[in-house]
Amino acid sequence: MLNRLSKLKDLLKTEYPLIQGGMAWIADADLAASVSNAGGLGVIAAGNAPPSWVKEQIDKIRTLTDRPFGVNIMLLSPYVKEVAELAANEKVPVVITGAGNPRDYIEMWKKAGITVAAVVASSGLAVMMEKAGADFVIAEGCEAGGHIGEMTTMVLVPNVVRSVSLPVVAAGGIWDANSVAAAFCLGASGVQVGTRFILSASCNAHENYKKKIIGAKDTDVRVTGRSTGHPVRLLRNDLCRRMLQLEYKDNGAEQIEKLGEGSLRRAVLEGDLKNGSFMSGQCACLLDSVQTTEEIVRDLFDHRLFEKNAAMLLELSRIQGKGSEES
Ligand code: TUI
Repeated sequence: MLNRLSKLKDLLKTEYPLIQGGMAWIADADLAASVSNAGGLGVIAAGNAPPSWVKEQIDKIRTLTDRPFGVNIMLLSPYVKEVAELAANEKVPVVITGAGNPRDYIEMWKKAGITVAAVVASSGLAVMMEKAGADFVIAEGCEAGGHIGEMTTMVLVPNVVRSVSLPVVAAGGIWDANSVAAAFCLGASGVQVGTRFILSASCNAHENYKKKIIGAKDTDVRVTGRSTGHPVRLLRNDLCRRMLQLEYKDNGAEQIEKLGEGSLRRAVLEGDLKNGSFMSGQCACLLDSVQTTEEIVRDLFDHRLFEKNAAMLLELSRIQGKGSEES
């Protein structure tokens, strides 16, 4: 267990085995620097942004922290090649990819001395990533927000852990010290946390985005785009309702894609409650306040909750021990 944890911390060179999710439009240099300064790995999300914006954010984070940081490269971006090359030229400490297979870029990043991780939603892609030379994988279950796969964190993480020898970071549904402990019980070497960091005081997302997460009930979380092959988890609103009405209708896919264009930007920058996409993980229903990044990180690794869980596991193992003594 200890070995598993320190392996990832050695790769990341962070205090905690913690990565901040690379949320498009949301994860800028301010949020990422606050997470790195709090002892996790802060991550700038390239999303669909042009390389000039990504370069600005890399320059900015280097003025805000001396600690390691990452850049998340969304492989569906129209600028993917340029952003991938920028990351290599800038020799950013860590590159994390999402929403596709990064096989064409891994060698370039490794040559630049970069630590490389891929977000995977299946064990098959995890095995491919190990063969392609990734340093670790992030197994993201469908409790996560934004673009998701089919598998839950509970099943995906152990399945990826048994399929590769690389360290596996768990993502999707992780928001407090109990879920962090659960991820480690499943065999993870670290955790990635997204939605909770939207509620950081250092996150520049619009006030309405934060309020929407704070006000969300469990029944307010939806998935659109299942019929188009681009499932996206977000919070219920008028745009979401219109998108869901179009699923499985003739030409629905095209119309859903069209409604989706620019909708994340409208939510994050303008706080457009009607026409914005408020992408969020299922854990929104468990979150209720804005906190500093330091408070969030402290809460995620709250040793009192770890001790409670350790005591509970010990009790469980004693029951089992008794059983075998008696039999
Ligand atoms: O990438 C994410 N989450 C995202 S990206 C994003 S921006 C966006 N906006 C609108 C539509 C689409 C994207 C918002 N949220 N998470 C990482 C992730 N990667 N989840 C699932 C996957 C994934 C899926 C399939 C990774 C690889 C994959 O492989 C397909 C292949 O080509 O083998």
